[in-house]
Amino acid sequence: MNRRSRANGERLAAAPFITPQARARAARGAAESRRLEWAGLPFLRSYERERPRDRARPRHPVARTPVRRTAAALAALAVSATVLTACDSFSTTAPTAHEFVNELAIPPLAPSTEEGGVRTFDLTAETGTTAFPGIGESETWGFNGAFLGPTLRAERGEQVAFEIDNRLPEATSVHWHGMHLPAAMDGGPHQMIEQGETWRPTWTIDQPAATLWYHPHPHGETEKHVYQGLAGMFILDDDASLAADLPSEYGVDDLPMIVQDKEFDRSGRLVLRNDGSEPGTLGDTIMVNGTVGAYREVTTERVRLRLLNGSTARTYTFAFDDDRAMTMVASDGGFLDEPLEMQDLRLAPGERAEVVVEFEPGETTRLRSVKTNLGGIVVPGTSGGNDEFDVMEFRADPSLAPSPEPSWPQAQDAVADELHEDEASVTRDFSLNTREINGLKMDMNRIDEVVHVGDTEIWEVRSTQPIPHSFHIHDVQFRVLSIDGEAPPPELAGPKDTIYLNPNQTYRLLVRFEDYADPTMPYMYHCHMLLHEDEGMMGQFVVIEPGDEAAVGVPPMREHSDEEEDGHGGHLGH
Ligand SMILES: [Cu+2]
Repeated sequence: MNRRSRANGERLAAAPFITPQARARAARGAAESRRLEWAGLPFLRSYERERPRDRARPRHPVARTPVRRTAAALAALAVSATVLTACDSFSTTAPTAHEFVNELAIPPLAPSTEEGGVRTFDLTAETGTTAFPGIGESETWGFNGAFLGPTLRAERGEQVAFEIDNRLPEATSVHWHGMHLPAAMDGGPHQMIEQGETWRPTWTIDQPAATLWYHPHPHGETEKHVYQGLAGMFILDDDASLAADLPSEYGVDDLPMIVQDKEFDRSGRLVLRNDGSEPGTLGDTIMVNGTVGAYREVTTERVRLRLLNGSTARTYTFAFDDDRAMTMVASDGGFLDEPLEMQDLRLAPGERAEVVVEFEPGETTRLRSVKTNLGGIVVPGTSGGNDEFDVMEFRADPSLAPSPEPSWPQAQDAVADELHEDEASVTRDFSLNTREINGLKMDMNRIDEVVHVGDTEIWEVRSTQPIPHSFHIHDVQFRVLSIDGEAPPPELAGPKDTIYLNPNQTYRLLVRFEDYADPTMPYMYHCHMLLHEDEGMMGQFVVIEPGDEAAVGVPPMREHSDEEEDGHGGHLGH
């Protein structure tokens, strides 16, 4: 069976919608912007925008409140492509410069107990107050603390179990981004944890060593929950990673780096702007592990950085201020085939990379984000594409302990893990535009794709809209076969679960659905720009035993105890 559903593929490319606030920012902006001709309106159309967060409860089939965005809202910033290419430093989203005077926070490793071969972790999603030095104090959310969460760590073959308490003022969920696991344990929008309740997922780690992460995934509310601080790293080990010649002492020469951009009001409170700018909130304050203006002392010749773009919308291009090479060793789902020397590395929200960086005794250098090629989007200056800024500083000690040259053995399971294009039996097409995938917005009550367990498939994914989108598939790590018919660049050739989509290019992804058939519990695929995901750019697939088609369905919706409460759930900063 070779099923194709090339739906609505080439519908007209919608313009970005840009709000009065963003327009005002632009008007305040650099003299550069005056060179723009605020004229040509190539994208005149009205745009119906559904905002789940404005609905009473996003998980229920209630009346929808579309917001009509008219051409007038687009007019002010709609600029011709020719003018834009001539104006490559224009930005309305530039981060503020900070002094690097605060020591980088390292999320603690989460304690766990082991009993009967099961490693159990306790997580509590809670509210708290975080002091951001030089900015102020803000209400924030975190796991086992006020902001972000501890780093979870487990080894391939171990069974992990969690006790997750929700002490937030509203329901949430905890999704294990990048993890291969049963759909019922995935922590997507069907596994909500009500206020005051406990969720106890468990599964056996069965995938290569990798830097994964965890974050909430409540439908329509993911941007807010992640932005307020609910995110943490999940490091997996295996025989290859444990035997590797790589910096591996957590918090010493092996550093988690959760990079995020935030915005604060005058009194220092975290604010999620939600003004409708594309591709979502682009904050002017950069933090790593919650530290603004972070520095880190280096004590070894090489340091491994586990970079996670934990931002809701901003795509970074990481590079060092002196253009030194980074050795990339792993992408989202684990090791590359071999070490890869790079000078810059683009990471979209949700993507990870492990890089090893060399230092000379006594030197100081900064990790930056440089101008980001967003792949021919309209108005990169309002999407963060033109921003260049320092992320954090590294200060090397006068003498550095030796570190080995990066290398790693092949894992025992490497051959079994390998994906084979010639085994692909199904090709599916996914076209992303506005807030839809294949012409449809997310519906919790609709299964979009039915996959047979054991099958290898090719997913052909394409954004047909010149604004930033990406694609994330739950449960699996895929391989990029080609991008517009060309072999992927080496940094995209390793195991991946999230990929930025240059507009109007076709990404052929090779993916295998090895186990965990469950006809009534879907996994998600979606854009990982969290605003887009919240507003419906998501679909659901189930993995079933062949012949089990008649059993396919969605889990029954649960009633919510806070049904009658304020549907906004209390946005921060208001
Ligand atoms: Cu998107």
